[in-house]
Amino acid sequence: MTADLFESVVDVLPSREAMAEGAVLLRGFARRVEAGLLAALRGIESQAPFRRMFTPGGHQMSVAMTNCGEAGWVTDRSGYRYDAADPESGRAWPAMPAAFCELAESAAREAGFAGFSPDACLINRYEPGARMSLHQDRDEKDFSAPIVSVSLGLPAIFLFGGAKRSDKPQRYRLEHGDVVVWGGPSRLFFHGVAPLAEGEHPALGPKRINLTFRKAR
Ligand code: MD6
Ligand code: FE
Repeated sequence: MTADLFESVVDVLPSREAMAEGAVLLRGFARRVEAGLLAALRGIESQAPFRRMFTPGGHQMSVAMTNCGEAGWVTDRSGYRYDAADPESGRAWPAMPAAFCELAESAAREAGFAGFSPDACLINRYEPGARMSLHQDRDEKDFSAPIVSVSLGLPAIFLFGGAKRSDKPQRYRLEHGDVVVWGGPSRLFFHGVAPLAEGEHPALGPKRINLTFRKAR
């Protein structure tokens, strides 16, 4: 009984794991605000639905995306960019909810990047089989700001490489409520997500949602 209680407490206690210089995994950091995040997400989705975008090479991504904040990340045949308007509707992206901003700012502070003020939040939705190939995040203007990445729903294997595409990635299992903060010397490291395994999450069903907060402009 006591051991069970201890284990369930350990399970929800935030902890910190260094991934590289400038990159830290804050396990469970978003758990305390998950209800607020999920409620805000439903509002965003109703204004700017998830859609599977096309890469400049003409491939449709397996991950569905939307955005909130002043700038949204988009890709189409003409390239990758940040745009103030949702190309599907022509309207501004939904505003960044306070619950999102506060979480991103506090996670960044916890990781040693005080004063992080994101203007963009890319929201990725993975269903079983969806993946993201190794890439760098380099469409932002200022690489001195970190990226804060929040995982919700089904677990995924996050591939975290190095400065060169050929650097062998380490594998991290990211679970519901885990936050990765990533900046400084590893800001431009290659990374990706392995194909999502089948599963059913109690709050989100057969899906993983990833929020990545950036200072884009
Ligand atoms: C994902 N994340 O976890 C994809 N990029 O669904 C990213 O591409 C990413 O998690 C930069 C920093 C953190 C990330
Ligand atoms: Fe990325």
